[in-house]
Amino acid sequence: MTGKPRNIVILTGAGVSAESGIATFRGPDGLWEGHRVEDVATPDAFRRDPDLVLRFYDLRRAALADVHPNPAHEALAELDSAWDGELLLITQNVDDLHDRAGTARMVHMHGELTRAFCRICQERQDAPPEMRSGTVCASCGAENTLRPDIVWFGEMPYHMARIDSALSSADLFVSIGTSGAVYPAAGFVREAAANGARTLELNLEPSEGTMFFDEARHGPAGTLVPAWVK
Ligand code: BV8
Repeated sequence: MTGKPRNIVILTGAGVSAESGIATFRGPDGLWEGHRVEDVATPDAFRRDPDLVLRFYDLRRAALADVHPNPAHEALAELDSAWDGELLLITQNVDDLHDRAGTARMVHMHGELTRAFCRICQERQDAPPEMRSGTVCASCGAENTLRPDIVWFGEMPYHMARIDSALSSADLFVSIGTSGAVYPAAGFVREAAANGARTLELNLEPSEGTMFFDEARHGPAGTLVPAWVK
């Protein structure tokens, strides 16, 4: 990695997990049973058809058992453990591949497939393998009150105070495998640049926000990220 940044902020999206076999949202394989993610990942969809939404997450949670971190996840975990400056990896992804690769300094801004929370006592807890066949809250014992611990469209993303603080002091912002279609994540590059950070996009193709980056490299994350980290 050229230059000598001190404080690095990394944003990842579905493209970083694509080579692990997890479908992205807006690519050719981007629909789930004919639904756009915007139509299923909403509180209204959950109210209207909880079984459809719970099945969407049950199937994706079950699929985690068959996928593994790829060289992009591994390289980012190595950077996290070796970097002596500040570093925060912000992932939009709800899979656990960054966690399994060993990245420590990270936040899941859109929540996690492996977690749930109780709509009665609000306690967060591990998600049971299959939520659509009934749940019991591990904290208050209520039945069928768990929902996926996922940030749906129209809901406030998690960890925004920590994210804003990291963006205010970043001198390097790197976006990896995201289309730049979803806010507030898609606005982070402008926030970092306004605070004086250099900005780099690593993506298969130009994202919707590619014009906001100082530099963009296009190709698969499994190749680009290890080369950048070196
Ligand atoms: C908020 C969890 C405010 C779900 C997700 C109208 C009503 C309400 C809100 C809005 C509205 N209009 C706009 C909004 C804001 C909305 C939004 O941005 N909508 C978009 C669609 C316009 N945002 C929100 O609602 C957010 N909340 O605004 O709250 C608020 C304020 C106060 C109080 C309360 C609320 C919440 C957004 C979070 C939604 N949840 N995920 C789930 O995962 O099931 S978002 C969803 O999209 C995923 O998390 C995903 O990560 C994310 C972004 O997509 P990407 O990761 O970028 O994936 P994508 O497929 O799009 O792109 C992949 C990229 O990888 C591509 O560029 C591809 O080229 C590249 N690629 C592919 N293969 C590779 C690769 N790159 C490298 N290597 C490869 N091999």
